Amino acid sequence: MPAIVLIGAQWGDEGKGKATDILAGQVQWVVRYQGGNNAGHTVVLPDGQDFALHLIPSGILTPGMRNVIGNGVVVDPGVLLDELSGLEARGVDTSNLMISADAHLIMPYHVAIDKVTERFLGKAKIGTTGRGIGPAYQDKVARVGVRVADVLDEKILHQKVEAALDLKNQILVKVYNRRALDVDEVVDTVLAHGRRFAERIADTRLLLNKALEGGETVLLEGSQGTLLDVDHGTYPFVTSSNPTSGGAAVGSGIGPNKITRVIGILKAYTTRVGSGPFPTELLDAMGEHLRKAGGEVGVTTGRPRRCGWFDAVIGRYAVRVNGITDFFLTKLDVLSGLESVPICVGYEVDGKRVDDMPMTQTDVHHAQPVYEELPGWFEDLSACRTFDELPANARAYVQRIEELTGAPVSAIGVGPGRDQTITRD
Ligand code: 2SA
Ligand code: GDP
Ligand code: MG
Repeated sequence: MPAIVLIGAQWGDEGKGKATDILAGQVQWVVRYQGGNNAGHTVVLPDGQDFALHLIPSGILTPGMRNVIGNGVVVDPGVLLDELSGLEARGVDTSNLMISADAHLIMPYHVAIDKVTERFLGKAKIGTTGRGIGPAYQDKVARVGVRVADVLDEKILHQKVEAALDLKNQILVKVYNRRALDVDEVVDTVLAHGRRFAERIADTRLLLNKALEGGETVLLEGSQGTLLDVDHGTYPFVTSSNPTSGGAAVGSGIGPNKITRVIGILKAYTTRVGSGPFPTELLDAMGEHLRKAGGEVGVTTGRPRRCGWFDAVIGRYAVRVNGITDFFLTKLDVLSGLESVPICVGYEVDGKRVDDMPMTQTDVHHAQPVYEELPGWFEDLSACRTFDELPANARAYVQRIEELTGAPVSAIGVGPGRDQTITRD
């Protein structure tokens, strides 16, 4: 049986939490494969309760679902425990969450370095979430990281933290003029946290492969989005992991041949939070209108999101680099009430027309959108449940997105609720 990957097709916040929650009815496992508590995935349950998931897969809200934090994720132990207790306090059963022994830990020095580096960079900052994500992945790749399994072995943990702090404290104190961290204090805190989730630690790649062999279906829930991918995104204004579909195999330990469907979650307009190029960004009242109408505020940091028109260059790019089989187009309802809706069909870069993502960072910064105007619609879409119930202009908008991106739209979001979704055959 197959694995399904669900990824953000733009710069994140496309509605992956809602899409995961809807698909949870068809799968037995939900897996996070990259990122960490930088993510903010919103799920609104049928009774109106809304949840913001950061580190824990959105499948946790579906009773009976098996949930996995995969090896590709970076885990802040304190945040994990807080998120678990927050869910439990609201009556959510968290007993079905397992954590890969090979996932890396976000240590207090990672958070400290993330925050001071951003402050130091000033105007050149990435606009990170300040959760220690980049520094934790740096240590992983530099082979000096601390893994989840290390909380089960005090001696190893102590050795690793001591070695790490030898260098990190020099950076914190000498470069950034911050307080040095104490080895024993860090180790004791991590051990105390680790004791509280020790029974969840597992060889999750074995669990997932056995589940697939046994005919179960696994949903791999990406966080952030294609253009925040460290390889395929708008580098250096990216996150430090691979949110694209290729990252799903690496970050969970299943073979890529198990993946039979790649669902791209695509917002009907574009948003971005943090720094970096954004060709269709609207810095005027229209941008403010989209921000307000779409409730575009960071779920983790509360930062207002930058807003702009739909960009088909990005959509086409996402189809290619992820192998998207179909799109879940979200937030179409937010575009109601506009006389016309521009779609960016290509760019002009230094006087030259291009249809694909420019190759260099400079060209991406110089990209000027080329727009096509589509007639808008004024009807409230939130009660539409079939494609035919949508106004003709909204249908034409969806069809134009399919033509321009080259992938079919299999579902359309018309509100945050689980039922506010149109599925197409
Ligand atoms: P980091 O913290 O190292 O991953 O930041 C690097 C860049 O990645 C962006 N990033 C995100 N973009 C959109 N949504 C994210 N999750 C939160 C949300 C964001 C929030 O759901 O709203 O609350 O601000 C997310 N996580 C990371 C980040 O803005 C940097 O551009
Ligand atoms: P994620 O990070 O991709 O899971 O997305 P976020 O949760 O950060 O942001 C998406 C926001 O849009 C959340 O507040 C969702 O509840 C909301 N949302 C999702 N789908 C729709 C939709 O189709 N219409 C509207 N109006 N809101 C939606
Ligand atoms: Mg989000």
